[in-house]
Amino acid sequence: MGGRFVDQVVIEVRGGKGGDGIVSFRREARVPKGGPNGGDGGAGGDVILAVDGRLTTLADFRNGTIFRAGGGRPGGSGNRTGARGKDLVLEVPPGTTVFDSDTGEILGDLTREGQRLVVARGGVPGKGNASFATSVNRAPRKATRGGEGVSRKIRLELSLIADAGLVGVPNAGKSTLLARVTSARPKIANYPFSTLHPSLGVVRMDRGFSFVLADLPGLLEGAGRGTGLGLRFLRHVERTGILVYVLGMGLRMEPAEQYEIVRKEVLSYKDELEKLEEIPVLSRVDLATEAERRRAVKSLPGDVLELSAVTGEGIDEFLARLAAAVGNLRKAIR
Ligand SMILES: Nc1nc2c(ncn2[C@@H]2O[C@H](COP(=O)(O)OP(=O)(O)OP(=O)(O)O)[C@@H](O)[C@H]2O)c(=O)[nH]1
Ligand SMILES: [Mg+2]
Repeated sequence: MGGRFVDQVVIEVRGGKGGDGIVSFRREARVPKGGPNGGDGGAGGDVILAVDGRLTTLADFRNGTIFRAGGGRPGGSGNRTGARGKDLVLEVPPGTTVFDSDTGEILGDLTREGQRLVVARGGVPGKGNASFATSVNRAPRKATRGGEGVSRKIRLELSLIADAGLVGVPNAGKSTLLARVTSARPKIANYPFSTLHPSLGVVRMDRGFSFVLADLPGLLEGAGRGTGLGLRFLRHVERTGILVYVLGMGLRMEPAEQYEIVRKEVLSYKDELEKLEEIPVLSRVDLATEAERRRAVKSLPGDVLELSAVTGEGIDEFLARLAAAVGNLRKAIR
């Protein structure tokens, strides 16, 4: 994933051309002048966007690519209708909004697994001469061509919503944790505020389940009131459903104090953030003694997970707990 998230792309979509109708007459031994039997063409195929919940980026699309659905086949003699053109189905991640690139009109919001949107209809089928027979004109020589499919430029925009955000004071180990569980490569350093911009990573669990985790800049007192770097970041937190409180061992501040400060900053930014699910994590436990760990766990509310992003201790348990929380949240939203 490389941490790069293409979140906007413009492509061209073209419905297939309708198949032509044909001119044809019955030829039978004892019928001197057979009636018209030219069949209609087949409709052109549609270009369809379909949501695939396993996708998390639009990175597989290239700007300017033209996507064409299949053309309808021409009609046949004996009143045979031509085959319909093949639809072209393009898979997109949930959270994709589709715009007409020229008018800016929203064509649709693709959010649910399996949801589909036709973005370019195929052309109408041409009519064969059998369709033009009337009581006055029993042998029409007329047939029509299939219509052109719709052709348009569309813009796909993915608002990548992090399922969970990592919050904590500077140096708590948030970026190290993100790097441990995703292929994102955020900056990690032993000084405060090494993270200035959020990075996102995709956690891939088994059986195709994945979710997005955001590493947020460190929070300290005052950040929620716009003084610090955290505020910009809390805007991202707002859209996530779970906050992982990363509380580091071996820092000047005790984990319980870190929790108080960070929680206060989060809530002073927005009260509604109180509704988010909290997962408290005691990080950097390899730097502490057993006794220090026990004391820290006791001083914190809730079911505290202990982990080290450096040794890997507790990481599997952390991911299992986070994945379960994300799964529940997604079910609740649907
Ligand atoms: N021993 C040990 N060191 C860790 C662990 N996790 C992080 N560190 C170290 O702690 C320091 C800070 O780690 P970061 O991941 O950059 O911390 P952060 O929370 O992202 O910090 P900011 O971005 O400044 O808010 C780095 O020197 C890391 O190598 C851990 O589990 N064990
Ligand atoms: Mg960081």
